[in-house]
Amino acid sequence: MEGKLENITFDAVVIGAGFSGLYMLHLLRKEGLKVRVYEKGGNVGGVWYWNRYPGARCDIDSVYYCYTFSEELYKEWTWSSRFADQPEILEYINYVADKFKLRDDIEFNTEIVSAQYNAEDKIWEIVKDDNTKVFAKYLISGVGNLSAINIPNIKGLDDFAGEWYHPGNWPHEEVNFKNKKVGIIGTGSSGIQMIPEIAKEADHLTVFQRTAQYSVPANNYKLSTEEIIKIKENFNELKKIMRESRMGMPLDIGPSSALDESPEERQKRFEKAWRKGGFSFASTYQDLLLNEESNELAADFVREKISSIVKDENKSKKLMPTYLYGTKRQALNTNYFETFNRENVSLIDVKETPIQEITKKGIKTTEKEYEVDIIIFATGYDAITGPLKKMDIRGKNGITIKEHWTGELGTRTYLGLVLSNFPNFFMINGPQTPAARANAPVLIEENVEWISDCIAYLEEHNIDSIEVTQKAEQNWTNYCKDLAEKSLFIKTDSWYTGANIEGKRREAPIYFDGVDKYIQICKDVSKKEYKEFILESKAEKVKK
Ligand code: NA7
Repeated sequence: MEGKLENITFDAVVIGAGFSGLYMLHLLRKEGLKVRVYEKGGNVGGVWYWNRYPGARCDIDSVYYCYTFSEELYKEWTWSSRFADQPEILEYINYVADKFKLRDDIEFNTEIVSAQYNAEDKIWEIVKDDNTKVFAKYLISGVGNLSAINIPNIKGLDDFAGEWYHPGNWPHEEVNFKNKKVGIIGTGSSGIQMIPEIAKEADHLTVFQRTAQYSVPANNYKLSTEEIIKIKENFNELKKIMRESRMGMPLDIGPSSALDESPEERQKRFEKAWRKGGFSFASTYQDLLLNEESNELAADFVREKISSIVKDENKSKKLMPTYLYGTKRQALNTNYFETFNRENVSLIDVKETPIQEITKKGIKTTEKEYEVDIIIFATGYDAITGPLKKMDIRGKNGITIKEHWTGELGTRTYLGLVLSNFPNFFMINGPQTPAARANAPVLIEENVEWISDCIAYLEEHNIDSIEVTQKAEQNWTNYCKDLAEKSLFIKTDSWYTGANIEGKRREAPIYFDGVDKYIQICKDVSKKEYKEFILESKAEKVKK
């Protein structure tokens, strides 16, 4: 491996300074390890550093979408609203970094371009983008699920005379939409959040939609002092409930099947959840993602809501989703469907009239050319596996993660935390965890604590390397696949199934059985002292 020697050896190198990397740094430092975090961005925050687009907001209640490892931190910080917006979340992450003096061990504006495990010396050799090399016993990825942006390969983008952006790489300077004609391609969560905001400012907004979405109202509101006091007082109970729940946050879960209630009862339940907002609607019945008949009942309810909101019949028809409800991540919205009642907003169905090319002046479909000053590609991410596959991380025998995941089994991990052939390499919120389907910070904390406990065990027992067996990895992968096959998710093209990226293998590398069960399984593995792993010291094999 090329690279100028910086000649620094760390105990651990962590990639990424988002929620994952920051907590990992904090815990390993507490264990007395010499740690360095490398972060491509200019500051802490991860996805919340990059996603600065108008309307960017979390879809999980802010009182759950935060760290719970420190009661003091939890009680010091007060969220202003039910769903915090991007600036507030970024402010929170900066506050955490300052409180725990994390910046001292983070190198910003630095990308890790490659890493190679040296099996003889049992050390990772890591190359940064300035071509210097550092060493570390442990390499830990905190790169997240949604950091590899997807810009579709549409002919002519280089010729476009205007500005263009992707939400995941939004500029720090304000983008001015006043008196501008704007085209947005994509109506996932990002598009749904920004469309109402940009429509208010732009002269005209043209939305290029490929798939109509089931979006439910966020019902965001300012948190009252009483609510905040109550939540803070119940910190310990809340922390426990989050870890004992399916989604990593408290939710009122409805009866087992939508088919067991009468149409009137169902309507009442759906209506109540719709008004409550957030993930309440998705939790009305337990079989919405298991039984197509139940699913259709929820889908019908949302379609009726859309048709009651959108006045223009043609637009309303185009906005009717037809895929299985909830099998793409359900986007929360604030006035999304209402925005299509504005005169300055038009809607193009690109399945009816596909985009042919980007021209100098705008976007050309099979029907006509739409002149725009700004194009926004709200076209999503090469999600879950994308960020790791893009990196040149090589385990034993020089094999890359991408190659490791290319075989018959596809993406394979053990607990989403480790890979066979990649000793001393750990992933936080990796593939085959419930992260993509749940409240991420809870899983981040659990993964980070698992890794930190594992490293403490290795250090205590003078073990130089840990590697999961291929058998354990295969069993976990098969288990995750079986769970995915039983759910309806697998039937829909989405970033969950990889079908949003041309040429990507179709699979759902997610653990679908809930946060509570996943946490328990991980805890059992550490309790049993890493039975599924090969532990070695430089001199001898310790255990098989
Ligand atoms: P998503 O949810 O993947 O949405 C991307 C959108 O872009 C979706 O509507 C896609 O249509 C559309 N898309 C993608 N490629 C194209 C092309 N080539 N032409 C037209 N339309 C296209 O990404 P988001 O950023 O909105 O959200 C990602 C997650 O971030 C979200 O789930 C939250 O967890 C946070 P499609 O539906 O594939 O037909």
